[in-house]
Amino acid sequence: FSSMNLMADNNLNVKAPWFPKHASELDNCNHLMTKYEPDLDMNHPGFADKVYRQRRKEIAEIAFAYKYGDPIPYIDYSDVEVKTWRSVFKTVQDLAPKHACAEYRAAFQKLQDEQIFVDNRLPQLQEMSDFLRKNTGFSLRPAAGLLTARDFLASLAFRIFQSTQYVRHVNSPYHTPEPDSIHELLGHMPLLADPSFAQFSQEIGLASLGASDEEIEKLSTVYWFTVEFGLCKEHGQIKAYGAGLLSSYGELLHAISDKCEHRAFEPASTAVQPYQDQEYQPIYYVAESFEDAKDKFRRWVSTMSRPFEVRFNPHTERVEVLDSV
Ligand code: TIH
Ligand code: FE2
Repeated sequence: FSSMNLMADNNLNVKAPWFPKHASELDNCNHLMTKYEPDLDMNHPGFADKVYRQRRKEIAEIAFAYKYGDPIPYIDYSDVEVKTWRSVFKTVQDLAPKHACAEYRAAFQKLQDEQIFVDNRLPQLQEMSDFLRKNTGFSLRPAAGLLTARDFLASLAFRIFQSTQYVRHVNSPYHTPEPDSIHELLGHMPLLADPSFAQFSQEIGLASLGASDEEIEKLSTVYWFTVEFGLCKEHGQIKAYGAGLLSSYGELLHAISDKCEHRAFEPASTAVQPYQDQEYQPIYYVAESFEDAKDKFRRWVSTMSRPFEVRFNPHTERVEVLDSV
């Protein structure tokens, strides 16, 4: 499959890139971006570490073999991996009360109460998936690395989050340029357990189905500046809700310092703001609240050109396509 495949469905008289219609078809949505593979990128903290690279391969194999409906395989994390987890977990415990948004803090507390977030072991993706399912209907599937924007966003339409399962290199606990399980667990999971945020995530996903390459680029940019690096207001103070901030002690402190620029979140302009993904962001977008971000996002999406509508049916886990012309 590729985004070049044109849709052959009878109920569509327009050409649009192929997209999954059922959650099981996400088995075909696991294309990777290869730019940060430790094997290929000399700047990667794991480039010179053979043991680390072998470990990454092992864990990637699990994701490649994974099929819809499988339980997510258990990973026996090593002492070094647990040590890395503990370092990051402690910084989040220290900083979240003051700098994370209320929705994050509430879910974090719940995860601690349920003993899923503890400092001496990494949560397993399966138990995290069960937790999310109970709270918002989100669930997880393992991903081998950074996915293409089209594949990653498509899964959100089904309330499925594709999560990496390997751990960042022990030498870079407080910031890494690529997603890893610590980023997914500490950054994304608490908010995916929040109903309003879960809905926002799904709406970005639904908007991406069958969208043009140009629109995918815009949607993934909005995703970047909200779900990954978003700030929001709370009682007149600025708080973090972006997962890339909440899993990175280094960048969180940067984002609330005066070394960066804060702009008001406005989807149309945010969507075309170029960003780099190797270092800290120079610009962050501040939303009035989740609800406000969701409203603005909805209004902006309705101006997109896709000539059909999609609707997710949770009973069948199927996306229904409605011709709107
Ligand atoms: N920079 C984040 C961290 O160090 O936890 C990980 C990423 C967020 C977004 C892309 S990669
Ligand atoms: Fe992320």
